[in-house]
Amino acid sequence: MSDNFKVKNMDINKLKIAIQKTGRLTDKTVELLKKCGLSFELYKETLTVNCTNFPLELLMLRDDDIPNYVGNGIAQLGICGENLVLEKEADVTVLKRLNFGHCSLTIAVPNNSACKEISNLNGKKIATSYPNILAKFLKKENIKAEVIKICGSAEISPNLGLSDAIFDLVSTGGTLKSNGLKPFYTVLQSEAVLICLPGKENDDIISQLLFRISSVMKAEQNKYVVLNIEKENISKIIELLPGLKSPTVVPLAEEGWVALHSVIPETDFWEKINKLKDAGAQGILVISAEKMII
Ligand code: PRT
Ligand code: ZN
Repeated sequence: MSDNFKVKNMDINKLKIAIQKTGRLTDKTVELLKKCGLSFELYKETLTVNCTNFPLELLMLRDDDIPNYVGNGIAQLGICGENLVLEKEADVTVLKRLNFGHCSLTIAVPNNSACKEISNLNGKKIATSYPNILAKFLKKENIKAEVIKICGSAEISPNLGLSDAIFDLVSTGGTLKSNGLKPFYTVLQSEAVLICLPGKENDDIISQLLFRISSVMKAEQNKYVVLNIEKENISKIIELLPGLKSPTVVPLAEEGWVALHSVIPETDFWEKINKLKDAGAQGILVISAEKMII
């Protein structure tokens, strides 16, 4: 059966979410949807995948196509890099930043380049597969540079004499380094985003999915903590634990001691744990929360 045939036969009444078929965002996207309680099975060649316990169908696409599939209403939802949403200039609403697929769109130059400031890009050739974002940036900065459109592997173009600089996605910077390039100017930071067809933001199913995604992400950003403390130290500890509303306090069998349950943000986790120990907390148990409905 051809891929086209499968796409034509998808259930046109179900909401559709376009996600990357194979690539950097695929595993994290699938993991997120599964953590949201969606049940589905992926097969290598399948382009559409049904959720068996939620009215949603997955469309497995190249990431470049996702913004336009959503902008044109073929899918009502999509998950892709913000870099592509901006480059394709698709008419979509960003519902949520998803905290994975982090990278930057950066202008890079050869290690021996004399470029010191952005104005030095005047008259230069810059190779990129992100010509729209680059053109807008150059216009804003009033720089007259030649944009050379290429489809991937921008890093090799200065070595081949095709350009003086490149404008590409960078995460670790390893690829730039191995091609004798250095980051020169970061134009934007990107991460995976959940996008939606404008006008569908308040759709019941979309709101339910967004609620689930937010709960999963909140849980990932927090740790559930249980600790023992002498009653007389409770107020010191409570000050350190803003928690949800207020921490749960449970008496222990040992007179004068209580167990306290609360939530600590992942961001300042170790700092908070040290402060709790200093304030007399003992037997600190840290548990990963699966979902946080608040
Ligand atoms: O086949 P399909 O078109 O779907 O996939 P693709 O090969 O075009 O995209 P893919 O899977 O590489 O990337 C998908 C999305 O991941 C991108 O649109 C970004 O939103 C995000 N992302 C995050 C990245 C990177 N980090 C990244 N480092 N996408 C690409 N890269 C490339 C970059 O272009 C460069 O070639 O990785 C290289 C640099 O990596 P470092 O770590 O050496 O800096
Ligand atoms: Zn792509």
